[in-house]
Amino acid sequence: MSNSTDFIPILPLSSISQIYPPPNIDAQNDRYRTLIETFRSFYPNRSPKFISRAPGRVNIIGEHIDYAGFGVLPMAISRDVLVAVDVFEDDKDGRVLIANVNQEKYKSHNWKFEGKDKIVEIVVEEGVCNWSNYFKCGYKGILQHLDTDNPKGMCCLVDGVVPSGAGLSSSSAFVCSVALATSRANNENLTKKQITEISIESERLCGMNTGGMDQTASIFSQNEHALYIQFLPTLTAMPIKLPSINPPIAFVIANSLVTADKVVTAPIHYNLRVVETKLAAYDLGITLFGKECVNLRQVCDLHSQTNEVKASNLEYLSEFLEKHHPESNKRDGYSLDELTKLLNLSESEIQAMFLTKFPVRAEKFHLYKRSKHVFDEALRVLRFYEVCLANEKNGFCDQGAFEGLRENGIHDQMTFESLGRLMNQSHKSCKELFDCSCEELDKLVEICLDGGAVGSRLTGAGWGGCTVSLIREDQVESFIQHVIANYYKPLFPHLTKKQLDDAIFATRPGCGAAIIVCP
Ligand code: NG1
Ligand code: MG
Repeated sequence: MSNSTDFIPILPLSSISQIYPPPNIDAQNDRYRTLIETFRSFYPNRSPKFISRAPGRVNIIGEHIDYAGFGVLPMAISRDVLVAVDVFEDDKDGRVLIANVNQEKYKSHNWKFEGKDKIVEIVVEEGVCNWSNYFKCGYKGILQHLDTDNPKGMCCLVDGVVPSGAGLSSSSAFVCSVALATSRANNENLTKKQITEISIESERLCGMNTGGMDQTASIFSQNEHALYIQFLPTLTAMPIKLPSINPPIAFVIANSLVTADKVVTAPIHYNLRVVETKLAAYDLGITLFGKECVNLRQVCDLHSQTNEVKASNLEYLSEFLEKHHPESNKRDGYSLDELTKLLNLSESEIQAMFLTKFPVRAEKFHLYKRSKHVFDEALRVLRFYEVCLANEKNGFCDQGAFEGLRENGIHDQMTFESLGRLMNQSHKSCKELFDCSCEELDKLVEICLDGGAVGSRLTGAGWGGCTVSLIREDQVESFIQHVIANYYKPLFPHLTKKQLDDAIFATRPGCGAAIIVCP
């Protein structure tokens, strides 16, 4: 397990091969060199002292349960956000200059430190979350933590290659990379855990009431390992090997190319889901234990009387929901008026407790469907983790602890299928209970399964963005060709080769955040 005192690795530029898996390294060397050269032409007479990097992630399983307090299982991808930084050593104003290598899309900005109480203003008008806001989130989070009166000024050049709006967490990769850059510029060596917690908290300044999966994955991931993240009773990140079976496991990410602008739709999608799970937790807490619970995890802990999540408790709670909610409310949800009766709270109490922190718009609140998804999905994460753990420990999943099975490949087949089944169930639940899929994602998942995926599901918040599919490694090429022929060619006939390579690609569990010191 990662230690809470672990620090972010600091590497010389000559060692970036430790970060990027082999076939990529030449391209990465070129990318870093170009970034440094561009920096020098952007900021004459200056050169970056260091580059911070933080990767995006793909969530293998455990969707929309991080903010309910349950464990999730993502892995970092090699696509990341780089922030090249030079520090103004004697600048009294704490000036910050930010620019992006993609200047057409992301305009340069600058500001001055506005004092300890304000630091910098972040204005997120409904519908608009400028890229500079994400920068300000990471920056502000660190300065608040440092509680300083005279932060270092800095000039920065950003190069991000995590596709945005794709559920691969470009936003968190950016916030984490900036948080790291800001702490390094101010000579602070914060632990991984501190950087993660600061990034989680500060990304919420952009208007989404997010969980902590993405930032944790970005900071703690290790090469060739998925990450089993638990948020309670305290944040822990456990690197776990995916089963090494024959033929090896591969994951392919395929972008539906439906962009999900989650900040814009947050009041009717993401933030509403957070509220629905919180309303469900409040209801269950009072009903079962006479206690006000803040999330579904707390309900589970009260039921198990421990702070460990066990399958039997999740199964009990999932089953309890069946008889607890009337059929009509299971199907149609609860109106605000119906909620007042269910929760025994007035409308204004419900408003104050659940609907003011982040804007939310809804006619109906689906307590049954959302909480059912959360308990079942939390159980699937446990199952997935158990299969990986059993394989890591003794090379066998529990059903296959039998030499003969391994010799004739039955064990490997079973492992594959049990992981795939969990991913498929996860997608079905996201689609039918959590309502966070969309037509294109469902179609893409279907095509992926037809093309040989053993499991396929939406990844990230949904409502667009990417799918992740579990494939036998020897089938990756034919799989990709199948998806191109059946999804991309008919729906997006004009994509270039480069756009296709960006839309669908195999990925390996990548390395977490790092600081690269420039010569
Ligand atoms: P994406 O879709 O990558 O933005 C979001 C949340 C996660 C998690 C997932 C759903 C942010 C920063 N991240 O991810 O915390 O709740 O949705 O599982 O908003
Ligand atoms: Mg995001």
